[in-house]
Amino acid sequence: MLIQWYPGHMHKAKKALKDILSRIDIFIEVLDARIPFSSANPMLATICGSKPCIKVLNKSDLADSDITKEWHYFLEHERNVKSISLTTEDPNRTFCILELCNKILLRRSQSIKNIQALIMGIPNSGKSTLINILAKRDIACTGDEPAVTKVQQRIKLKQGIVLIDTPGMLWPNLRNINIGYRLAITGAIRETAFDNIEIACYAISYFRQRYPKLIKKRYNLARLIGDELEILEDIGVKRGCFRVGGKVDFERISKILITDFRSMMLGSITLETPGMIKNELAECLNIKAR
Ligand SMILES: Nc1nc2c(ncn2[C@@H]2O[C@H](COP(=O)(O)OP(=O)(O)OP(=O)(O)O)[C@@H](O)[C@H]2O)c(=O)[nH]1
Ligand SMILES: [Mg+2]
Repeated sequence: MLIQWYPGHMHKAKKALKDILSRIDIFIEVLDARIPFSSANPMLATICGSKPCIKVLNKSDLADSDITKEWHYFLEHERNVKSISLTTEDPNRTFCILELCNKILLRRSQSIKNIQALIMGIPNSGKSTLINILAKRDIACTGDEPAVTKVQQRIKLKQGIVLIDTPGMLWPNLRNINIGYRLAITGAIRETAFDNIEIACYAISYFRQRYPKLIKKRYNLARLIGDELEILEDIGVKRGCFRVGGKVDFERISKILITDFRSMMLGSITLETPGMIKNELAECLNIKAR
């Protein structure tokens, strides 16, 4: 699925980001732990240059903890990158990020006075929430929908670190269509920019492969029979989700499935593993070479 949602403030935010890059000491990319690859900025290495970057696997409470471990291992192979899992379930741990900033910059013999830390990431990954925890007050607007933050905001912490909150940004990833689907399932794209039934079917095709027990348990299904649309129909029947006339309301049951995933009613699920991504990237290269 190609992402067709680039609101005007996102273009402005990209320009505003370029304007301050030279003054940044450290980058903090807030990834969604359920989609550490799809939520990553493909231009990050170019943006950071030789400066250090901390990759936060945020919302780790929603992700599959075994796969989160695999992602840490994978991410720390990148140059100048450290990774850390965070969740609002354990706000005290969030403060480790300040220690990590100090440690990394001290190791580079850089002054740790007035560190400028840029917080970046896709919409809805939890950037502003993380800043509010660190600032110990609700200084940045947050909300459970993408594109809450529209302009940059600077927050000076007592510890001498200036955090720069930025609006969530997306990049066209034309080669790997899976990225758009995963961003839509997790809530990084406005609902009006995608088809709920298409997204629900994509989610079912993944869940039936990787988490069949969770989906069977949630919807009380003995077996997962037929194609994705048929399974969606079975779920609709089990949930009594009918339109006038007795047919399953596919739109409504799709929204229920997506909401169940986002609110963890299905369980802890990660939508991509490092192994899957390696295969997808190889496939994209093959298509390009053909
Ligand atoms: N379950 C869970 N939810 C979280 C976590 N962190 C943030 N959230 C929720 O995610 C939603 C988005 O959080 P924000 O901080 O507004 O996200 P943002 O990245 O600033 O979003 P934009 O400004 O739109 O780019 C809010 O409903 C938060 O409560 C987390 O660790 N776990
Ligand atoms: Mg925000």
